[in-house]
Amino acid sequence: MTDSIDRIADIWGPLTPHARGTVWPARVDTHLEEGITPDSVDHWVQSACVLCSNGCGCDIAVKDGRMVGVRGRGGDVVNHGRLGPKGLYGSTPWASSPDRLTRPLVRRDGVLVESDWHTAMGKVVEMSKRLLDEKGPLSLGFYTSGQLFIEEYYALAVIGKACLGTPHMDGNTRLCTATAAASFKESFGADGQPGSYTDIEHCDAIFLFGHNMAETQTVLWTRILDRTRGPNPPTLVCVDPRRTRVADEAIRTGGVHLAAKVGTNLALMNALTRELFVNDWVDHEWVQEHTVGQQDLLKTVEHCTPEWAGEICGLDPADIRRAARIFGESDHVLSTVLQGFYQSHQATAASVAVNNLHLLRGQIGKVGSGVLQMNGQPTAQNNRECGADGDLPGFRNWDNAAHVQELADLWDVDASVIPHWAPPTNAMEIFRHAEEGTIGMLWVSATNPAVSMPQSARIRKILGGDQCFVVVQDLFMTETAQLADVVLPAAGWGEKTGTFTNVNRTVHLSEKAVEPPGEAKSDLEIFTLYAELMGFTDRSGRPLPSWRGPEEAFEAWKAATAGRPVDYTGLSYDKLRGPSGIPWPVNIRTAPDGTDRLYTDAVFPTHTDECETYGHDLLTGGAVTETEHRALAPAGRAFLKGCEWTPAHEVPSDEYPLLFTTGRTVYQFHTRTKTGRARRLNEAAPDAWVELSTEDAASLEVTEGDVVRVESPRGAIEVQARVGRVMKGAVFAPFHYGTWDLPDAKVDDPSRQANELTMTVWDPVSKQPYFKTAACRVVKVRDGHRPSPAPTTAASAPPRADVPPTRGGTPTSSVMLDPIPLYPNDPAQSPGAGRVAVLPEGDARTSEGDRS
Ligand SMILES: Nc1nc2c(c(=O)[nH]1)N[C@H]1C(S)=C(S)[C@@H](COP(=O)(O)OP(=O)(O)OC[C@H]3O[C@@H](n4cnc5c(=O)[nH]c(N)nc54)[C@H](O)[C@@H]3O)O[C@H]1N2
Ligand SMILES: Nc1nc2c(c(=O)[nH]1)N[C@H]1C(S)=C(S)[C@@H](COP(=O)(O)OP(=O)(O)OC[C@H]3O[C@@H](n4cnc5c(=O)[nH]c(N)nc54)[C@H](O)[C@@H]3O)O[C@H]1N2
Ligand code: SF4
Ligand SMILES: [Mo]
Repeated sequence: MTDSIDRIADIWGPLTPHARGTVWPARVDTHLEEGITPDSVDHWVQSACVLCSNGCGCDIAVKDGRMVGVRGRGGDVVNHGRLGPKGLYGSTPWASSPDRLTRPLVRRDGVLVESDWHTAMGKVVEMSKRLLDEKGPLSLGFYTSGQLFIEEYYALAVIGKACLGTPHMDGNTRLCTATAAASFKESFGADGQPGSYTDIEHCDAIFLFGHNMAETQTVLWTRILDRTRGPNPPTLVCVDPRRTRVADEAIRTGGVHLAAKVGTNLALMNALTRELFVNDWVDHEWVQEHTVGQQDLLKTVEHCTPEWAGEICGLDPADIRRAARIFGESDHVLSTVLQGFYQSHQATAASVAVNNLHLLRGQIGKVGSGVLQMNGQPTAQNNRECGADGDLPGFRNWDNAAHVQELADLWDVDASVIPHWAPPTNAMEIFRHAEEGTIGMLWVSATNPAVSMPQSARIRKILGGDQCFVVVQDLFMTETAQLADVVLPAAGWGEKTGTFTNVNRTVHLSEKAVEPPGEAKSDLEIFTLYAELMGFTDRSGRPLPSWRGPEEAFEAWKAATAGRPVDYTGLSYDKLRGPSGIPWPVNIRTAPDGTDRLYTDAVFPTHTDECETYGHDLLTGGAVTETEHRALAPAGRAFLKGCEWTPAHEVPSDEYPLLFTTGRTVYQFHTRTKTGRARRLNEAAPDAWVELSTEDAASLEVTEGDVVRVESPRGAIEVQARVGRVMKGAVFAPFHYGTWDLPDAKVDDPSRQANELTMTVWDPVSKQPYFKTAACRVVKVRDGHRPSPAPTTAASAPPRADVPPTRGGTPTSSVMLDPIPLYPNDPAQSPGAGRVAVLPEGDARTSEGDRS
């Protein structure tokens, strides 16, 4: 047992290195509020962390009706007991923050005033009915989240699709993981993570494409460190314009850090693809049998030599060759992809190119070889599954009449009500409609677009204008809520029950631990209350949705997944109360205990009648028709799809000579509504900054901590500079810092919000906005006289040693469990086998999935 670990200073906690093919040891991390001891906790309530997509299993400590801490669940497949700094320090303090929303608010004479549910919902219902009467369902829009529960998304999807019939529904998942979904659909026919976290235990190389996992999925990164620091470690390759801790580890393991210029991912990917062909690292037999499109792909990348890509990306061609060799000569490669690809130029094409590499090597659906097109938000996956992001529930194809009819039968409504006459409206278009007032009511739940959407000045104007009535449903008075016409107080995590699914399809139940404050209601209660007040019914006159409460909603959702790749039918709340979350598909007949890895039979859901989309041209976004899809006869084979590289929309010019890119830091979550209220986390990264390369800082005569003004054609920010580890020619800004915690006088000018600078441009296929490619200029404003507030512990670390190190977490404890009886029925894990238990190769489910 190790006590008193400062997990602000020690982000990943004590390591438990182990050899390839052995079980990841368990380590149970606990943090309790000061003054609380494990003995004084009243009770523990089962849940999983909602501060990123990793979905670490945890229990919530409750004392006197308050959430006072968390403890990792040692038996959970996802985290084997570990929690990261956000999970430990950020999970609970926000809940008892004195500034929680406790009553509905309505705007009266220009000011938001406290009200009651009857009045506030009355206004929402009245506006909905008026718009429906006057303009029809297309005048109503919904913008939701990646942070609600399955039950809540499904309720919203039914309301939007079966009751109202509006195609204008999307989530902030559009900003987050729309490209993950799009790349799966293009390559494999449907959404769904092929790989598994257990691949980490078996791989010999790991490629991280635009993914700063060390800061954004800290527990998953610990899992990788436990391999790279053990015997026979995997080699890492990192593609990132910053020298992140991932890049450090790539270099340490003898791999490569490819600091490709922002916006050039696809050029690099095309060169890597070409290398596989020219060195004959292709598994010809597998490709022949299980894919279509090889010849076209070869033609697309034929001219993409490492020299050609090196020129575009600013890379040494030898490094590109080295990275390609690692991919081509490793038997088991695991790849992860995230925002450096999804939010950067040619997002879908570059992410599909990662799938292509795996398909060409025949490395998919096999132990140790997998793709993790990552998610970011804890429940982004569920929004995509349930269809509150515009897709149809259950990965159904809106363009397939049979799929639409299945839903119409399930909901007992006429198929013509379900919007399927055109592709669903994406978030960027929804805001455009709201800007014009053609959407007359926009209902925003669990997201803060005033800070998180690109080009903030425009978004504030849309939300604050009279052309559109805005409803905001949140825990706090966010920058978005301040602009709303009606504000609805929501219950958050731990204050309601529901389920959600992490990156690798693992479903967790999160039980209610405490009462929500004041009159706050769960999002499920709010949505079903709306349905009731609107009087929605099915064709037989029964209320729609007919179910109430989370467990009934979950049962209804299960019915919507029957026969689809995303099969939940074998799950139940009771089953989820076991020691671990369970990865879907779960089917009583075929996979009663869940499925660790998809496509083990190399059969993909690409059949024309089964697939979620007929696909797109990756360059233009032009849709493939059903007839064209049938002619390709994929019938279970995966698609190899290529695309030419083109330059980004905005490239450096004389006026704006630098590349502007944005992202995250380890201690803050998004717009900080939770982490900004957790003292330890907030003190570790209390204010905004920008990162400059040492070379650019020198030529701008900027030193550590100086105040600089960063300007793009759309806006400007003034913040302190960290002279740091970003590549020359690029500027990096965290996007976490809005205005909610600033004194009034400082709110407008000068701004510190990164999205003042970003542009309204999105990927042609996934429609995900590009937060990572813009041009900017930097001017020094004044001397800083003190270091910038950027943390010293990770990618924003300064090269200078005289900046005080980031410290300050209160004690947490880590208990090593040895031996590790994760699954008592697995002989490899029986007591005594301990940490070096050898897992059987082959059927992956025997390593992690067997929990019978
Ligand atoms: N601490 C913390 N963790 C989080 C979150 C958080 O807010 N804070 N949010 C969660 C969510 S919702 C998400 S989506 C994930 C995001 O997780 P990540 O994708 O890992 O995070 P980002 O910082 O957005 O971007 C990753 C990296 O992309 C690099 N990058 C920028 N431009 C380019 C480019 O053009 N090409 C390439 N190859 N790389 C580029 C940046 O330098 C950055 O290091 O994190 C999740 N986890
Ligand atoms: N420049 C730039 N911009 C970005 C990104 C970037 O990398 N760069 N990343 C993008 C990405 S990947 C993401 S995911 C978005 C995130 O952007 P947002 O979704 O705007 O970020 P959050 O701060 O997580 O907002 C979630 C809101 O939901 C509230 N909330 C939490 N739980 C609940 C609940 O149970 N019910 C209700 N009703 N409300 C709840 C919180 O208080 C908070 O206000 O930002 C995007 N914007
Ligand atoms: S890795 Fe993500 S899910 Fe796990 S504890 Fe950290 S924030 Fe929570
Ligand atoms: Mo995200």
